[in-house]
Amino acid sequence: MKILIAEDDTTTRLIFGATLRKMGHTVTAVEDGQKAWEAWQQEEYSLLISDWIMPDIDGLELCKRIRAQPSLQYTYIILLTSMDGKGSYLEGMDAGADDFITKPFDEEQLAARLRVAERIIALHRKLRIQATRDHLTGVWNRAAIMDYLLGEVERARRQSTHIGVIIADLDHFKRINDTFGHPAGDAVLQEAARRMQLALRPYDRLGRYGGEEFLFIASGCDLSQTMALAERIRSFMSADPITIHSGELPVTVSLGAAVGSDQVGEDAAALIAAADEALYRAKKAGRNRVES
Ligand code: GH3
Ligand code: MG
Ligand code: MG
Ligand code: MG
Ligand code: MG
Repeated sequence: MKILIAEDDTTTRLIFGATLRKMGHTVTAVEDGQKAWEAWQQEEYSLLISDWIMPDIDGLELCKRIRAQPSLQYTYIILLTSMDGKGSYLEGMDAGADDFITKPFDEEQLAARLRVAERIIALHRKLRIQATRDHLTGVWNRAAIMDYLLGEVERARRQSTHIGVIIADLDHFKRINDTFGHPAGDAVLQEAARRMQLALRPYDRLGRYGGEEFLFIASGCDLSQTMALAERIRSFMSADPITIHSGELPVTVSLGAAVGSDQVGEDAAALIAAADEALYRAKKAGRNRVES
């Protein structure tokens, strides 16, 4: 696990760090709550082990801040305390801690508590994947890609950059279902999504917007860059026929592109609508093409 330790006592911090590294974990150890808060905002940690009493930002405050921040990955928090008693335990739980370890710690007990943490973290990861991925194709599902779009539109506005949006719709897909059956249609969707992913650059995102419709978010891209991406997707799709059980099937896609910028001041809904209108024009103009 990737673990963050916040502990102002040097000896305890070193012992914890060494023990956890020996167990095979990747450890970042800092000496106060402020540094821990900064580290947590910079990177994703599955587990935070934090001392309770530290100068400035203490363990409780750190818990509260982390829990108040929307983040995709759940950080499991273990509070270190030499205090005991009902009051502090309840206070820690209410602040968002998942577990407690009293100092000086017992190594076997620490290992057991970490196994519990790993179980919860793995479960959370599994649920997160199920909630954000499209089951058939493995790309982001509609809710996740729309969430991402809202965030990116906001970011483009703040940073005065462009954002490109592309809607891609497979051509005459109904015929594939009608001729070869629904399972063959599913296989074509899977292969289509795989090819689309190959056409992306690392900072582009792809989601399944509807049945045979896909949505691409190209952050920072102006119209010509967005059109270039759309054209690459189009050509990746039509380059080779898709193999299904009964043979080779030529599959094409039509794409509509739209770009928003600070100056234009477009919101997510307007961008989608513009891309959708462009897609409609691409279909009308004969399919297997890109319009903006
Ligand atoms: P156009 O070129 O105008 O887009 O024609 P089209 O046939 O692709 O469009 P239409 O909207 O008429 O049909 C889309 C079809 O996609 C209808 C629907 O049954 C099918 N479909 C939607 N989701 C799935 C899926 O998950 N699996 C399969 N196999 N088919 C799906
Ligand atoms: Mg302390
Ligand atoms: Mg469609
Ligand atoms: Mg279609
Ligand atoms: Mg249609």
